[in-house]
Amino acid sequence: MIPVDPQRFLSDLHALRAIGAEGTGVVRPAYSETDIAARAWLADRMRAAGLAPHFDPVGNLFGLHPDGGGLLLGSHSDTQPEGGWLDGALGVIGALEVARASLESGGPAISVVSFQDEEGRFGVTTGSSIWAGVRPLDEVDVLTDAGGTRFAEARGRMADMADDFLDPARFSAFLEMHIEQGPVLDQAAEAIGVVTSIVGIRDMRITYTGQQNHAGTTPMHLRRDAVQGLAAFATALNARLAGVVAPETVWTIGHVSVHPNAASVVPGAVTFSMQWRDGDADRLDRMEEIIRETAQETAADRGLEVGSGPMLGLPPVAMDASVQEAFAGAAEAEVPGRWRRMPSGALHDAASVARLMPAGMLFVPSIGGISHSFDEDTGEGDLVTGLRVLAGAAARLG
Ligand code: HGY
Ligand code: MN
Ligand code: MN
Repeated sequence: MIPVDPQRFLSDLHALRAIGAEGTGVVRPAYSETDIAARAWLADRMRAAGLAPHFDPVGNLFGLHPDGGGLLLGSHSDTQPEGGWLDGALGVIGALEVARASLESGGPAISVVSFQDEEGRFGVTTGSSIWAGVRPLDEVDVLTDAGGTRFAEARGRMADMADDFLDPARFSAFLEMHIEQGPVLDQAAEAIGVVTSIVGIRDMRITYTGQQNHAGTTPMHLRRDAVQGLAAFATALNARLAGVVAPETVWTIGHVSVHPNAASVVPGAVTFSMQWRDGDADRLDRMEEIIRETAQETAADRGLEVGSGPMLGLPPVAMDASVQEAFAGAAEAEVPGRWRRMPSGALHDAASVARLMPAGMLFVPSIGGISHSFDEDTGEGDLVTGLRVLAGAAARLG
């Protein structure tokens, strides 16, 4: 039994919320001023808890138990451009409280981590996927974010804090507490989700290039309009994917940049993100074929050129059975009958870390299922229940 302190946990959670606060949400994109300030604050809290702070070359922040390893608990403290206050932060502060309480009470050795750029300013779960060897650092260093900033330059903003990569072998397992970010637990009035698997994800940028022209004098039949191409692509894609997708399959065009993005100019170019997710690797492959074919055909029909950037992704991954059982035992003890096993439609650092060590996750409910929005929230009672289940699972595994 690890004697966690709910008030101390909640007070740290709100202190982190204040760094980059915007209304009810937070703005802490990876390597931004607020992200780096939050990591510096976390390092201080780790030190105060008796955990040795350690930044690696890409900004992943570890808080090491005096033994140097043990169980690894954590998540991420960077956010989406308009982030909820709990996405990632909950798992980091929950980990800090469990590790601190365990150290104070002579419990199992527990270290803490806040991974960097889980939210993918530079691709999918950047910091943990580099640490896990999914993506070589020199390949990521040349990638740019939507604004054209290179990863090497962004991570260089933390160079003065950076130390070496840590050997994953020093840790025995990885446990991540996270908000569900979906409606299932909230609608079922259940308190805990024990995650069975995490969907696979693929993400690429596609560019259509047509002809920039005058919006008043260019007849419709003479136009090579890149935005019209995007619209036709999206419509054709929805029709073609219908034959291969399952009810839980998702695909999203979330970021669009139009050139020159002016009301009286026929758009000459458009670059957009194309992301898709599913629990089945073969279906992800089939969707990729359809996406590439449809992009080509739509371009040809409209006299557009089409280009695409590197495709980034992670395969679907099962959570470790023994970690799942530790969460299930702790959930049944804490909230008997008010928990379930469920897949994750959101991506998490646990998907990367599962390649290095046994990994598992627990969810707490999201009110209204809302996330990646300033409106994201969870009831305080559910936050504390999550903390107690995380502590219970760590005690079982430790
Ligand atoms: O997009 C995701 O699934 C994660 O929240 N970054
Ligand atoms: Mn997250
Ligand atoms: Mn997120």
